[in-house]
Amino acid sequence: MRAILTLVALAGLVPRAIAQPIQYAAPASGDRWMYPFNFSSGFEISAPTFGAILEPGFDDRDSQMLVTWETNAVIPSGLEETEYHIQRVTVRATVANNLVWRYDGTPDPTASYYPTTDPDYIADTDAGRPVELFGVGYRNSASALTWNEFSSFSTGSPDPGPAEKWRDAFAATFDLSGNATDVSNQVRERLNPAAMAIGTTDQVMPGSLVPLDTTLTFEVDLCDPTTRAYFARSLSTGRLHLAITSLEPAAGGPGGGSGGLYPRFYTKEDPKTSTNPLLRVSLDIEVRIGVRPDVNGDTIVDILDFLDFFGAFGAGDPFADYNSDCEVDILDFLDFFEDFGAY
Ligand SMILES: [Ca+2]
Ligand SMILES: [Ca+2]
Ligand SMILES: [Ca+2]
Ligand SMILES: [Ca+2]
Repeated sequence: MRAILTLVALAGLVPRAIAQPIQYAAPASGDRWMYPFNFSSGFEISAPTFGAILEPGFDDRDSQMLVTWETNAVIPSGLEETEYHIQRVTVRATVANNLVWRYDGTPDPTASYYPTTDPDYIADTDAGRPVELFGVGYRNSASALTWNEFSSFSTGSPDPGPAEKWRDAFAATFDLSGNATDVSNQVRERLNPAAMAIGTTDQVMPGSLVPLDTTLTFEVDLCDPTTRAYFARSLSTGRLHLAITSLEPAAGGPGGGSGGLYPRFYTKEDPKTSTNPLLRVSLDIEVRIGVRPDVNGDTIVDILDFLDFFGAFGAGDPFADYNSDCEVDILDFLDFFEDFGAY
């Protein structure tokens, strides 16, 4: 301890050059309109997102967009999940239809999708429905390792479908162990899942119609430990799948809506995305890898980590949020000190 404090007091210590955190930025390697009546899986030039709210035989989140990144090209896979420290995740998707649906950049309660005759119904207080980002869960024979944009919609029964809870890959929330809850039927199941992020833009006024080529930005809420765990798990696997989805009804329903008046996003198959790659769904991740007290990510736990942590802690910098609960407080200091002392 004395040695550490002596070293802390030394001026002029220069941190060594590091390649961390790792910055990963890439368009989706796969993008898929996940819909039971889609017969050219993976090849569509855009992906609509809409709901079939409370319609028997269909999921509430009937039409979803699923996107994939092979992250192991840049971020080493195969490490322990505890060795991935997710610092920032941003997803962008660009709108492929013009002025037919209204922008809502904030959550709507599930009860606002109930029939107006339902005793628990509450009105939607802001026009439009949010576009939401979720993780992806699997059923039947599918898994994060095997599923891709060209996979079957369902390998389960009934065959042929469609049916509720029939799709092999679906928008989901997770617990810390990675157990998925399918949120595709959140209205009929009266769930209130929190999305990882909601798509936002400062180019459109809330409630206004969204122009063609508007980019929605999804800043992932990493204060939720289950979300951090989802990304850590995905990076360890080497593949990341995400679901972009909206409950904007395709037709009728308590939220209004009619044919085609729902968000639609470009896929990489649209020729426009060849000349303008920015139209593709894209991902930015900032992640540090390594054992926890190696906060500067140079693969060694030493005095430099202590200095970095100590400096950030003193400044209240989020870098010192060692236990990842989005607060910098004494618990971070105690946790760090315990782990650091074990090396
Ligand atoms: Ca595709
Ligand atoms: Ca709304
Ligand atoms: Ca270090
Ligand atoms: Ca903390």
